[in-house]
Amino acid sequence: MKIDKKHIEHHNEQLKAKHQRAFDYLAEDITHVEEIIAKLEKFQIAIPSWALGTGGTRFGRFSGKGEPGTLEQKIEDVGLLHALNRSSGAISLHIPWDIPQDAENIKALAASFGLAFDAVNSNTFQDQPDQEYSYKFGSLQHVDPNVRKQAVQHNIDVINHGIALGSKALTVWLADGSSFPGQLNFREAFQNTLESLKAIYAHLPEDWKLFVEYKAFEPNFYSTTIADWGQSLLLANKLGDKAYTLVDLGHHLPNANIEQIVSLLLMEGKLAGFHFNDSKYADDDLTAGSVKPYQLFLIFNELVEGMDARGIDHATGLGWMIDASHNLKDPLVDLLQSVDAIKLAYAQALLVDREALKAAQQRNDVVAAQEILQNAYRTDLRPVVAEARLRQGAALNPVALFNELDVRNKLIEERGNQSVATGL
Ligand code: PSV
Ligand code: MN
Repeated sequence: MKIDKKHIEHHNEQLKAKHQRAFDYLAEDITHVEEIIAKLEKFQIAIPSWALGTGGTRFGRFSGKGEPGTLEQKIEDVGLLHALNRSSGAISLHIPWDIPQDAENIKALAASFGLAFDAVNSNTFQDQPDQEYSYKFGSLQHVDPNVRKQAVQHNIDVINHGIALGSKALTVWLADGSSFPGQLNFREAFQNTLESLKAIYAHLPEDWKLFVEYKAFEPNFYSTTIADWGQSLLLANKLGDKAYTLVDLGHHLPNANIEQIVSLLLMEGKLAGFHFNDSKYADDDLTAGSVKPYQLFLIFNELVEGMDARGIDHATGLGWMIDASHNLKDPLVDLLQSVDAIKLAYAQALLVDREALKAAQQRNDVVAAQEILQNAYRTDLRPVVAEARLRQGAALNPVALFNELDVRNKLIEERGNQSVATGL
């Protein structure tokens, strides 16, 4: 299914007068509103190929209907999102869930929707039917060199798939760790992981990046070999200039100060990848901004401040991606909501009066600092985000248009009730 431009124009016509009133009212008080809109228009957030089907829990998977059963259909789904919001112009593939059999055709199909390929993701956290050695006790960390070799080779294969598609980064997330005290020698596990990553790094093309993702716990519950940003940074520093840390919002212990982590990683020039989602407890895979929107704003506040301090382009300097896949909402609607929440938090961060904040910090004016941040956060910038969409030819209200066009039922008509997406 493709969304006709005419539908978007018609939808926008109906909402335009109301939108214009709200936008004009707001724009009058924001001196750099045009600058904010220009940045919002450039900001793209990649969609993970595994978020297009209904996510599972440990206890069950309640499959949605009309799910994309093939990689082609997944690309089509991201094309739908991008047509509606013009901010989802890239897809991130997880191998082997989504092996591109014919890279040229897949590339052409993606291009026809205006999509590029973001980071490719390897998977050594599940066994595949035809593989020789099991990852039950880890992959890159494994005590058996044969297992490590197999896992390294898988990552090299993933890089090769990525090269064929025009990706520029490999994301490595490992489930490696231990569930019981005494199971692992921590140092050996770390050294094995480092040696394996070095072998993978050696195959990275010159203009590629390696994103080392960390996660506090799950599926292992006693230790995780790359558990936090310190361990990821340690590896990235040992690997070299092309290796960076990837921050996934759901991968921290409760109450971790993620904004501070982001700030320091940017200071070190070692933050390059970002996975958005939200959570109440841990890696809950909920819609970005649905539980802790103020935290999302505070993270963006540090991102903007830190990127500006190093002259990093907001749109292209970091790999922005959603990594969420829960089991209740229509996945496409959920992704539209996530993209919108991310852009809103970004816009709020662009509104922060940085000079005034700096001055408040210098004179230890705690009250003023809080006022400045909360003034930006409490300004309803939704009309500014909508204005950016309008200028890009996207829908003023993507979720409403998705419903008006009855997209899900049309996908069910095309794909049937039983199609199930590969992924979590
Ligand atoms: C792991 O929880 C993770 O965040 C990694 O990014 C994976 O690649 C992704 O989710 C899908 O399992
Ligand atoms: Mn992730």
